[in-house]
Amino acid sequence: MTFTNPIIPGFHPDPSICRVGQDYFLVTSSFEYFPGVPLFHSRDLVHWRQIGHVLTRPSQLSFAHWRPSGGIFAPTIRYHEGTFYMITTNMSGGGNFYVRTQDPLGEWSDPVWLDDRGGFDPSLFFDDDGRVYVSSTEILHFPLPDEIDLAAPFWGIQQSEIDITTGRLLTEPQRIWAGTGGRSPEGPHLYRINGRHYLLIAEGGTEHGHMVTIARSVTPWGPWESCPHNPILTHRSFHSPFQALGHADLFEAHNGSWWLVCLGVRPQGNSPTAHLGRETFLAPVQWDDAGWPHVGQHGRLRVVMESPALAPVSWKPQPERDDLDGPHLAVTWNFLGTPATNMWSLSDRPGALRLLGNEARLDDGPPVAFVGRRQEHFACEVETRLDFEPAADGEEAGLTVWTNPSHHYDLFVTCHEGQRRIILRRRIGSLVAEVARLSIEPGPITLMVQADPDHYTFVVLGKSGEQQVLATGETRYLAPEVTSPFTGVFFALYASGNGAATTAPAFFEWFDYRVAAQVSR
Ligand code: 6LW
Repeated sequence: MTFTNPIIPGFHPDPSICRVGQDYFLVTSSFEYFPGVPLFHSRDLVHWRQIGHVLTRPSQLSFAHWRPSGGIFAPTIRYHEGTFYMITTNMSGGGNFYVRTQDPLGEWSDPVWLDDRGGFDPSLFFDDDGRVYVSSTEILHFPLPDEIDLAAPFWGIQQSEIDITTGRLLTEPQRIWAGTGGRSPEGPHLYRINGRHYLLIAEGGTEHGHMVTIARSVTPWGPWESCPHNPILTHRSFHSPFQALGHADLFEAHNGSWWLVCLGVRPQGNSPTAHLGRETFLAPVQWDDAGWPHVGQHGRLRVVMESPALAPVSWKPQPERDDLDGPHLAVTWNFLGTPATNMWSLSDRPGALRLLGNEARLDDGPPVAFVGRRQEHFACEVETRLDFEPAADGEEAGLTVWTNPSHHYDLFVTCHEGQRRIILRRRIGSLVAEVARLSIEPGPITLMVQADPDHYTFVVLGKSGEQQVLATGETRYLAPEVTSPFTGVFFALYASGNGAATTAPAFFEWFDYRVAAQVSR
């Protein structure tokens, strides 16, 4: 049996994984979105379902300094003696911390903050002798002083022994490995395999120079022997639909086979950009007689690869239509930062999601009334039924194709000189243009966005379902290469008073996400 990468499409970067028996749990970074750290489950490594988030309460995740591509950086998930641990960095307030739980489907604890010296990409390792280690990327204070010797390695990975009950560091952070000379050694994970300690890291930065390297030692502190065929995985200057492969986590499956998960992108178009962002990939690992790992085919991944020889366990596919009628929002929905309580409701009008706009515009970011889900397929359609009667000029509500406050395409209902209208607005950096307007009658309206690898097409459906195309927008201008580096495109429902508090609630009666037939991903 074969599988096709990515195993988790859409913006799901910096994957980390742990196994408990035949159950696999995987987390990814989530940056400025709330809830934070999506949590996935699988029993065959190919079919994954999102079972929730790890950070679901403001006491676990708040954004003192909210900014695009800020917030929650790379997480690590580990299981030890009945307890799951998730450790990560909040770059928008607080730094490194971990939470824990006995039941990943339940609530996770409040944060245990590390009294460390900063750094990011923290990872936990529970050694056989009961000692616990936290390794992370040492923060280098940029801009680097001129006199720095650029030939010397940028110091990279630091490590401390930690008291896992309190988070207290038992040893000062110690530099342990600088990698093989690539830029930005980061994303460390320490393992004990066949009696030796292995340190796996990412180098080259998260763009197309990304690579995975590994070293080993007889102690968790080194000295480190670098793998003779490093990098063990990279697609840098390699012609493939997959690029920027890196930031990996190694693990043994329940049938004894070895694998790693990593991030990667799928650039689209002539001058390629990857608007879906960094996705989660799976790769097979073979160990040679010298005790070194070999990933994929000579450190490269094919699009279609042999599946793990594990009994396939697939999950009920997500329904195309979300009726927004449940007591809770589906796990795929995210807010920008921690949402204000009155911003949304599923009970004001049972069977609809009510958003109440406020002064904030989309260009401002939080607290704009915004709830969105990731785009996970290059060819797909989203559609929503909106019932919104603006009470004043300038009030608006609708559907936005979004990457950050300065890069979004908005299809919305508003009021202008007392006239109810639909407008399509595109914002690309400092450029803002209303590219289409349509006068409309009172009453609910259906808005649709059709996506293909290069364009978004914005459509309004008439009373008998006839489609009126308003305009299109390029996908490339919403891609991380153009916008902010760490995230990807969201389809979101929103409401705004455009500078004034609004009184008119916006009711979204349902939301469809349909994968276009001809493209499975
Ligand atoms: C992550 C770092 C990185 O913390 O980018 O790709 C940062 N690697 O390891 C954000 O994803």
